[in-house]
Amino acid sequence: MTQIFKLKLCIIGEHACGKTSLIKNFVEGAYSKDYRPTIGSNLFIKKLAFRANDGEDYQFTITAWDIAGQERWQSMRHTYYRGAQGVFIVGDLTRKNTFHQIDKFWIDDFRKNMDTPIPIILLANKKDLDGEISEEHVREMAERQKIDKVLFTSAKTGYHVNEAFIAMIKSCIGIDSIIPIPL
Ligand code: G3D
Ligand code: MG
Repeated sequence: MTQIFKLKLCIIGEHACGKTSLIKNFVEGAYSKDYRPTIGSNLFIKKLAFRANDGEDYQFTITAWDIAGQERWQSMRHTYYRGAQGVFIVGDLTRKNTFHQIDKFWIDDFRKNMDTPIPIILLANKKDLDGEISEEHVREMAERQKIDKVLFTSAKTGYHVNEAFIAMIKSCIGIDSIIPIPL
């Protein structure tokens, strides 16, 4: 039997960390839809299928909500959060301040607007470039903030991009042993 799920994911963080690039990298080459409604967000859609250890199949329709423009000042920001089942918070390894803002602003901003805790995955992006912040510092902050998982990614090379979305799906459904299968 196939279990069908819809997953709403949000992707947040400072401007120019690579949020849009990460989502585009993930949906490229598969069915996706990208449109720009007037509220200043992009909505990306991708379908994926997995088989679990016990032979059960899962089909996901992922909608990834990408905040556009001056992210932090967007008055509509909190409406994106509504109903989210998982969130990616993105920092730019070449700009230390983007992680400082995650620590001081984004995690709180998200958590205080959610009724129930949902998986939070930190993406330390632009791994292909020389960084301004060490992996150790990123991990220390993530641990202190009780973030579920940290991945070092590159939207440019695709490094750990699929892994990030698969990790998110596993966290959302609470099943660790799933393998991708054709739709
Ligand atoms: P945002 O959606 O968080 O605002 P974007 O960020 O996806 O628009 O990316 C901002 C800029 O960073 C873009 O460059 C983009 O190409 C670049 N970028 C994103 N991810 C990576 C990465 O992993 N590695 C490198 N080297 N660059 C990345 P431009 O020049 O188009 O503004
Ligand atoms: Mg963007």
